[in-house]
Amino acid sequence: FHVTRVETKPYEGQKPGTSGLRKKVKVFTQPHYTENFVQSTFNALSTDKVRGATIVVSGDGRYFSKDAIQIIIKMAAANGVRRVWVGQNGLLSTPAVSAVIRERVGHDGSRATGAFILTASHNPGGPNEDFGIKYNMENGGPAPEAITDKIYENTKTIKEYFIAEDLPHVDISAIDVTSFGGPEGPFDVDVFDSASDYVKLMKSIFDFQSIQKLLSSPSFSFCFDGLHGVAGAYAKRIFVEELGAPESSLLNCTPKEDFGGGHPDPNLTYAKELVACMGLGKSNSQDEPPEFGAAADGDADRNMILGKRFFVTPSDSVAIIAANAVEAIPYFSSGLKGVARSMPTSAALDVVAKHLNLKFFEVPTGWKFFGNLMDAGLCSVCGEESFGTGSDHIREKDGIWAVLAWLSILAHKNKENLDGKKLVSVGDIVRQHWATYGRHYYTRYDYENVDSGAAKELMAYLIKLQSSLSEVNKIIKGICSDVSKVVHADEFEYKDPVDGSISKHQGIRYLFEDGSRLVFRLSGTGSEGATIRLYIEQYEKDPSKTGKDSQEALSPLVEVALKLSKMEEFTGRSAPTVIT
Ligand code: VG1
Ligand code: CO
Repeated sequence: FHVTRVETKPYEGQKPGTSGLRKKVKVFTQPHYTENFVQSTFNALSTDKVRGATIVVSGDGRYFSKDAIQIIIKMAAANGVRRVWVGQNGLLSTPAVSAVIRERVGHDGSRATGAFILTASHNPGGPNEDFGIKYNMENGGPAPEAITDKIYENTKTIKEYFIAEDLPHVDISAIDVTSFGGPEGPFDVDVFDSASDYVKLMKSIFDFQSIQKLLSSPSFSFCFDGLHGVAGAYAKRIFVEELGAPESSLLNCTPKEDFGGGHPDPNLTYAKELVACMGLGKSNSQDEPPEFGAAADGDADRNMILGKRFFVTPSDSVAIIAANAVEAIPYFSSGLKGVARSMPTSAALDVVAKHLNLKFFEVPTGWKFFGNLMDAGLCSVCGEESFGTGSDHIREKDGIWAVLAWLSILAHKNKENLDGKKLVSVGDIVRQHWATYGRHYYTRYDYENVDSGAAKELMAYLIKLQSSLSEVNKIIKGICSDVSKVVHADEFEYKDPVDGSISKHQGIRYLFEDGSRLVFRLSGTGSEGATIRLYIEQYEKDPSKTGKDSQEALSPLVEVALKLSKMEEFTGRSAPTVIT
């Protein structure tokens, strides 16, 4: 093949957000748009991570992935990359990409130094929906801000990109290595099985035998919803082939380019089928729901955990995993190095860390901040309120891992019960946890696609308000006398304890005397307008008061949040788009 230099001009707005660049497909398919971003990424990396290097390209299989893969292969060849690794059919979950970077050794002994992950995660897919590109580094984690800032700077000045236009279309549907000759020597495209490296890693972490016993017990039943995302490919291999769950326990586990027209977001709003199957929501099905249910998002890094008629909040989930990991999961048997959560995630994990005397970290939203802690050996288990849970086995959150972690805890707690005794249920485990550690009532209100100007004004207003706490407390008193008072308010700022880098403007916090919190943030993953996220949390230590409905328990605080922020006045919205 030959290298062609193509002249181009910058596009505005190619700034990677919380997790890569996410835009409508129609934006990505503009002439040179995708190429500009890919070249800007190559130019942001050190030469040794490009020339002669091995990089991974794959994703959740959403619409435009197959075209983007061919473009990136051609540009990689032209930029002097030695090998491109592609999951069969271009499919690799985000956690599997992380595992492949860290674990896979090529047939010639090569190892990958980075990856283009093609996904917009939980955002819908299809010709009129979202596409995304994210770059991950040698440790398997998302590029840190220093790199994403550089990528963005490059997109603003780009004049040219390089592409091997005459490189033939590579068949990515069959497992095979194809070699090409270029001006600098050979270039290989290695198409490999999407699941095997990941499955091997999971088997080294969990006790598959004990999970298999649980799944095959007649008293246990299980249901997993892949929401038509890439998780299905892994669910089949792991839950059915390895662990013996019946095929019928899988819902929507064939990956589709448009996720069946749905929103591949594992929460109570979008995972409708699973929610109904688990006896939650408005369904009045007569069938007895399964003991355990779970779902993952489009790229399979998020998870939702459900019990029979029971919802586990993600903030509780990570706390419960941390509290039980050492006993229930072989990978952690020698202890946890530390735990971490994102700032808006509830303090349930903090309480566990305190009880177990574990190192604890609070980082900004987005997985990239956990990676440094893990690389430095400071953190084993971490999570976010946004249905993200994971550990230092890779450098991404991991939906299937979270499901296996819960199955391990259930298997451990029910070791003696599998021959017909009453099972300890998901609900029992959570209630027991609240009894020991107290409960953090928690909810999140999302206002999607709000006018960007209005969203900024609301945030600016809240920051200004923070300058006088007495004024804030006066307003709150006028709204509701039932809530405690604000004792501290700020804009969250994080100093990375490993590299000392500082991340500013990471969300506005109002901290109350009784441990309650209100957090306001603007989303960094949307593709249109602005999304305001409002996080509401209240701590209850008294075991006699931990059984309330959470929306009910939080309603005074919600009222305060909405009125204090003048939400309706600024946004014109009388209700959020989604409540989780
Ligand atoms: C959201 C979540 C954040 C998560 C990010 C990526 O970001 O709040 O916790 O890490 O999505 O998740 P934001 O900036 O929109 O609030 V995924 O599964 O979409 O890659
Ligand atoms: Co995701």
